[in-house]
Amino acid sequence: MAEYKLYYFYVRGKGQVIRYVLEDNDVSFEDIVVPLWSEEIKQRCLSNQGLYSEDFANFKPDWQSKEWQELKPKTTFGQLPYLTGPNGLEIAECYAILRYFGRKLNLYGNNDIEAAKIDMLLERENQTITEIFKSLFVKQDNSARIESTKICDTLVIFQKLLEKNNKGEGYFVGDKVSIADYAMLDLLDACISLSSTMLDAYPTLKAFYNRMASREKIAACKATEKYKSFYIAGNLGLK
Ligand SMILES: N[C@@H](CCC(=O)N[C@@H](CS)C(=O)NCC(=O)O)C(=O)O
Repeated sequence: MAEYKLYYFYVRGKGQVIRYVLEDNDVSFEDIVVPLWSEEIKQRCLSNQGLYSEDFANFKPDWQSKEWQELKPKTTFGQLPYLTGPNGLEIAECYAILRYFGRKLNLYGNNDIEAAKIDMLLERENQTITEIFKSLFVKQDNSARIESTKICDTLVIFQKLLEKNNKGEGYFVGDKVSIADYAMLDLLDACISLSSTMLDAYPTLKAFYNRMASREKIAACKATEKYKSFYIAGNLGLK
């Protein structure tokens, strides 16, 4: 029986970074993919119509799947991701789960300074990917999303920070992979969803992305039909 259960929806959203960490570090876990929407709403999301901020004014609980309506009140904050584990462990909030595994799996740097740098990157990465998610709820094309989130300015800074460590040839912090690297991989996945050529302007970041994405277990995860079926977020059909 798996040691942990990770509950998240059929999207990458705020769950994929945790899936990456667990897959890449051989953690025994059950990846419980919870349907978010009723079939009708799901089809609407995946069609060109999408589901945008203004649509939520008419939100009805039965838009959500029966499974999610049942599970929601049992989770800590009524949202996913949500993790359960040994000795009654229950953790909600993506970055709390990420940091838990960071400490447990030695993915949190070699000392306090490295840990602080990892925290710094996680904070800004979270802010950035959250802006991207918010932009998906606005009816606009992807170039307007790239413009409005100022993602390109942030990528310039992330690339400079990467280049300051080991000439950008390794990881973001120190000499071994950390939770910041998995978070960056997930962010860069989101950037590529907005524009397949987006990383071309940032060669060091692009090389980092390719190194992370081609780690054996990450590549295997990305090659599964399950992963390939995931959208960037639950409100529209954008992979
Ligand atoms: N601050 C939370 C946000 C979690 C969150 O927004 N979860 C969304 C999916 S990404 C959710 O559960 N939506 C369904 C709902 O609220 O009923 C985190 O970072 O984990």
